[in-house]
Amino acid sequence: MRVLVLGGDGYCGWPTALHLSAAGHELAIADNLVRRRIDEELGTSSLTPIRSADQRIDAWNERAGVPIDLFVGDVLDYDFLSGIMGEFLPSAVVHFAEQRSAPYSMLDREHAVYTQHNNVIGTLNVLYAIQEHAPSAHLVKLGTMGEYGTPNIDIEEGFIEVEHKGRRDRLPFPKQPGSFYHLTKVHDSHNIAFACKVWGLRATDLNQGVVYGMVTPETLIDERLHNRFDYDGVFGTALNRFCVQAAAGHPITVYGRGGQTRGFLDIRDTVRCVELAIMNPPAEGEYRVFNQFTEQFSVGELAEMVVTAAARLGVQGRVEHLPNPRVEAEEHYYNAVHTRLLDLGLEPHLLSQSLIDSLLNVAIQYRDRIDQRVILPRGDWRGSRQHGRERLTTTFS
Ligand code: NAD
Ligand code: USQ
Repeated sequence: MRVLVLGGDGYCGWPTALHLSAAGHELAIADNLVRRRIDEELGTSSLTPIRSADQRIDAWNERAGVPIDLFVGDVLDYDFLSGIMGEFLPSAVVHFAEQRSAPYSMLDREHAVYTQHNNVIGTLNVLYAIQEHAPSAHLVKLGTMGEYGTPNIDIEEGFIEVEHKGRRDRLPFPKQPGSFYHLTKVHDSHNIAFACKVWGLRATDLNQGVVYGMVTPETLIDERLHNRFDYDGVFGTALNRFCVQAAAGHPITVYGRGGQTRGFLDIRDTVRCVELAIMNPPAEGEYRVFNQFTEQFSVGELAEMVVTAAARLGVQGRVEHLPNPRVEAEEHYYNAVHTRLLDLGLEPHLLSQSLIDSLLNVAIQYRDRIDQRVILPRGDWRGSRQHGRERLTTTFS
C-alpha cells in the first residue's frame, strides 16, 4: 500500500512509519517539526538523544527496500497538504499530526487556541485533501480514549445501543472529554463521521489510550533511528514519567489520590494496531471506531509497580501524592470495551516487570540528560480563579 503518515516525526508516528516501511509498504511522511520547536519553547528535550528528521530518514533509507519520502510542511497549509496528497496518491493516510498534550492545551488561552486550531482545522484540511485527490483512501485517525471521559457505565467502542421512550437507535457514545486537547479529538470525530456520511470517505478513528515504552524492533536497529521519550511535566505521560522519576531519585508524582484509571498500551502495539487497521479497511462511507489499548490501570497501581521494579534494580523509588493540577475524578468506575483490534489479530504486549525494568534501565543510562527542573507539572487547570492556591512547585522545595 501507499501510506502517507502525517506527524511521522513524532513519538508514535516515527516508529509506525518504520514498521510499515519494514512491512513492505511505500511510505511518505509529512511533518512540520513543531514538536521539536515546542521542546525549545518549554526548555525540555527528549530523554533519548534523537537525530534530525533528515538524518533519521537517511539512516533508514540506507537499508530500506523502498525509501521513505519526507515532506516538511504544515497540514494547516492547504496548498502543501493538497500538493503531497495529489502527488503521492495514498491508499491510506495515517493522521498523527496534532498537538497531543492535555497539559499544554491547558496552559493558557494562547495554548488552548493553538491546540484547537491546529488539531481541528488540520483534520478538516486532511478530510478535504482526501476528498479532492484520493477519495477512496482510508483515513486512519489517532483519537483518544479520553474522548469518553470516565462515565459510570461501561465504555463501548464508539457507539451505544440506546432505548428511549420505546424506540431504539445506535448512537455515538456520549463524550465527556477532560481538557481542551481532548475536546479537539471529539470535534475531529464529529467532522470525520460527517465527511464519511456526506462524501462517502472511509475512516477508522483509533481511540488510543496512554502509550508507554520507547522501542520497536525497527528503532533498535541503529542509534540514529531512536525514538523520542518525553518525561517532562507537560508532554511526559504517566508510566514513562514514573520510570524516569525513579531513576533520577525524584519522588514519583501521583496526582491526587491516584485512583484515576486509564487504558494503556505498549508502543509496539500502537504500530501494530495501525497496521491492522490499514490492512482491514472499512467500506466506502463507513466511519468506525476502535478502542486502542490493551490493559487498564490506575496511576497509583502503576506507581507501585515502578517502585517494586526499581527496588529490584537497587534504586529506591518513593511515591508522593501531589495536589492534582487537573480537574478529574480521582476515584471512579472504569470498564472500557476493546475487542475490535483483538478480533483483527492483535497480540498484545501486556505490561510486564521486565518492560518496566527496561524503561528504568534506559532512564538510568541517560540519567545525565534528566533535567529535574522540568519534572513537576506546569499550570493549574482551574486557571486564574485559583491563583490564591499554594503553588504546586513548593511541594519539593
Ligand atoms: P508527538 O507530538 O510526538 O507527534 C506529533 C507529530 O505531529 C509531531 O512530530 C509534530 O511535529 C507533528 N505535527 C503537529 N502538528 C502538525 C501540523 N499542523 N502539521 C504537520 N505536523 C504536525 O505526539 P504522539 O505522542 O506521537 O501522538 C501522535 C498522535 O497520537 C496524536 O494525535 C495524539 O493525540 C495521539 N495519541 C497519543 C498518545 C500518547 O500517549 N502519546 C495516546 C493517545 C493518542
Ligand atoms: N498523572 C499523574 N502523574 C503524572 C502524570 C499523569 O498522576 O506525573 C495522571 C493524570 O492526572 C491522568 C493520568 O495520569 O489522570 C494520565 O495522564 P497522562 O499525562 O499520562 O496522559 P493524558 O494527559 O491522558 O494524555 C496522554 C497523551 C494524549 C492521549 C491520552 C490518552 O498525552 O495524547 O490522548 O494519553 S487518554 O488518557 O486515554 O485520553
